[in-house]
Amino acid sequence: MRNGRALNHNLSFSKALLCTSRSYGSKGEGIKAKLEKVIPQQRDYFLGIKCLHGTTNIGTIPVNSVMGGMRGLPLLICLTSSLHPTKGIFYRGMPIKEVCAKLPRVKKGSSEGTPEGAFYFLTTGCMPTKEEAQDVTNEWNKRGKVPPFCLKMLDALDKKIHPMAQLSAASACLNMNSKFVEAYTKGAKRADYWKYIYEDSMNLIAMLPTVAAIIYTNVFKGGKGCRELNKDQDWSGNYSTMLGLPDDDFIDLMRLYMVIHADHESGNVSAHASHLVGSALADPFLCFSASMCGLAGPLHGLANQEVLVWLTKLRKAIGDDPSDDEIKKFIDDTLKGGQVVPGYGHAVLRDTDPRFTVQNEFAMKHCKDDPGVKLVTRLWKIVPEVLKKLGKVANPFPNVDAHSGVLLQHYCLMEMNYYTVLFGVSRALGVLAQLIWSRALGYPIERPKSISASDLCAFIRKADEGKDKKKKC
Ligand code: HAX
Repeated sequence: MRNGRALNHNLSFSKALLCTSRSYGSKGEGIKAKLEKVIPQQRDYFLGIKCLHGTTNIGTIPVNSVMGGMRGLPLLICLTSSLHPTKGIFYRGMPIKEVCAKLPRVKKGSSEGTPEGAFYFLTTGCMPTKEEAQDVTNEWNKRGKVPPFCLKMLDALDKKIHPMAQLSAASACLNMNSKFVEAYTKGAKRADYWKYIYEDSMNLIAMLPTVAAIIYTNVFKGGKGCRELNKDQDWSGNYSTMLGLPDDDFIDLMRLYMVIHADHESGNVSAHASHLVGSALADPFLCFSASMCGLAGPLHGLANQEVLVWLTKLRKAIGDDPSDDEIKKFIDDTLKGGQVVPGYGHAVLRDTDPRFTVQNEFAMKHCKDDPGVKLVTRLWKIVPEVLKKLGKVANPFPNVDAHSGVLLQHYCLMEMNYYTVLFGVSRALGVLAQLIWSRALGYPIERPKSISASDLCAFIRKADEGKDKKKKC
């Protein structure tokens, strides 16, 4: 019965494809008018294909994976980090919480390990000593001067351009000084590529706090702010100071933030974008620029901005201390409006994101009475109850983005559409550590095979015919 229905569906599916691939609608119609007619029909057909044939294999790969964002296909190797649906995130095989606990505390009085140590750990697989982590700080302070052409470009950008677009543009323009491009042009050996990728990566990471702080001060503070690194400060200290927020606790929050947002295996959008672009031997500046374009999507890194926008609307609508029922109704209204609840759900994790938990622990230590922190902590219990009832959300629990914004606001970093830049500065550590290894191992250019819609249809028909034959036998 199922196969019979599937075959019928295949036949009408083929007809629909023929319609759209040749001519559809009346002559003289513009592109948009034609699309308006054909898209609803095609949506139905593709939905039908997923419902009826989702588990059919094309070769060894289920239709659901081909049509569903390549979910669950082990197609990438990542040395630096890994994700387990319920155990969470591991850097070099170590749970993120343990990484945070073990990273050396370099500055006196600091409660958090440094991102410098995390980068050392991600790239080498060895937990650094205090001295080794300090050496990375010194190295970044030496390399961190932003060249005048990049400063000029940043200052010339319209202040209305989103900070993430500015970050991506700044990184792309820095490729003018790429050591990899220079070496490649001179005919460097393939086995040596990683050395130049390493040099570019170190230079880019070193410059990022200054670049990111300039974007912040240009967009929100009338261009006024320090642009020089202080060699006595670490990476997070310099960044915080240049943002105009030199408070010791905020610097510690930045250290923690930069460590936990850094790496998330290779399949997430920002890491994969960098990996893909790098596979064509683009330099690290261009790879990071591409990575930031992906991070700027609301289903990925921009969710940290979206969470704050959503929380601000919630607080405006029902106040700082609403009842559980008021919160549930607000969530229902969000869902009825066709929106997702930002900060909840994940493509791989199936439990509360450990990066959420680590931030909540920091909040409980430093600012447990902050109204935003209290609200986020309450939502952690309430949102999953509501999302579970939808019956379709694979992971109803909070991800990293659900918490970060209220902590930033507690320390007076109020500008929500800057938040993803902080995420981006941190993500550089992971994607560039991955890039060094991609070139070291000589990974080839990435080129997945795409099939046409009629190929898909033919594959499904063949698979169904095969099943029918087996049954008859
Ligand atoms: N609110 C409402 N609906 C949600 C939801 C949420 N938070 N999370 C998932 N769903 C819905 C999906 O939209 C999908 O609905 P349709 O079938 O109608 O399209 C359904 O549940 C199944 O989706 P899923 O399998 O659970 O989730 P995906 O793997 O497809 O997507 C996302 C994972 C993170 C994109 C998704 O959970 C989401 O949109 N969350 C809200 C945005 C967000 O917080 N993004 C940040 C994620 C972490 C990250 O990358 N940080 O950078």
